[in-house]
Amino acid sequence: MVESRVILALDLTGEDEIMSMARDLGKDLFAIKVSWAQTMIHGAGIIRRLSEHSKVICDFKLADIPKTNAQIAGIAAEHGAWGIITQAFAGTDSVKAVVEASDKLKVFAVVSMTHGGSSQYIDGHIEDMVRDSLSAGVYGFVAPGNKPETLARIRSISGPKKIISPGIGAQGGDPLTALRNGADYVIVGRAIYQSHDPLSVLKRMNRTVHDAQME
Ligand code: NUP
Repeated sequence: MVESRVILALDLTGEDEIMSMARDLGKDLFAIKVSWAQTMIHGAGIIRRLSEHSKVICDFKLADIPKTNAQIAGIAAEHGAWGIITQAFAGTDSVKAVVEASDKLKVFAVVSMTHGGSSQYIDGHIEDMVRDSLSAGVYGFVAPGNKPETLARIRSISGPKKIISPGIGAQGGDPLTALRNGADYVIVGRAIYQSHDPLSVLKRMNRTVHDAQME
């Protein structure tokens, strides 16, 4: 089976709906992304339970001092997370602390975001944040899948690092455009979990991406 390029943003809150979505979709996904909401409600144990169905990326957007960032990243790793998302804007030392917290964790740094507010402060520093995150040793970047030009710019300065891109579906982006502009994986939430038939939507997306790669 060809590896999926889709990461499910599992932004639901009820344990049963979270776990049944993971059970039904897990093997057709690249990974599942959880945020603070799921871990606040269900505890860090939800990471381990989800990891039985898929790799799990913790979207914690860490932006604290190095010690606190490292503490949170360590807890995520202990509970079986495959990856973690950190903000780049808190500085190289804060990003480095996440990278050094565990050699088991793939660290993705946010260098631009999908919403309008990203242009207020963050987008003015994309190049610096990419360069400094690279020097901190990140595995990859989070870059907006609904802003192809920004994404392509980030791709051009990221070398071979993996890029994961949200903003697909509900926020206007589409998977093929994101992949063609440099994303390695697309992050999709509402367009899948709010649909009437999440598994069919996911499988269709996997097929579309696969067929496009074959072109
Ligand atoms: O810039 C970002 N935009 C964004 O939407 C960075 C993110 N991590 N996300 C997350 O991606 C957001 O928190 C949500 O979990 C997911 C997008 O969900 P949806 O718009 O596909 O429902």
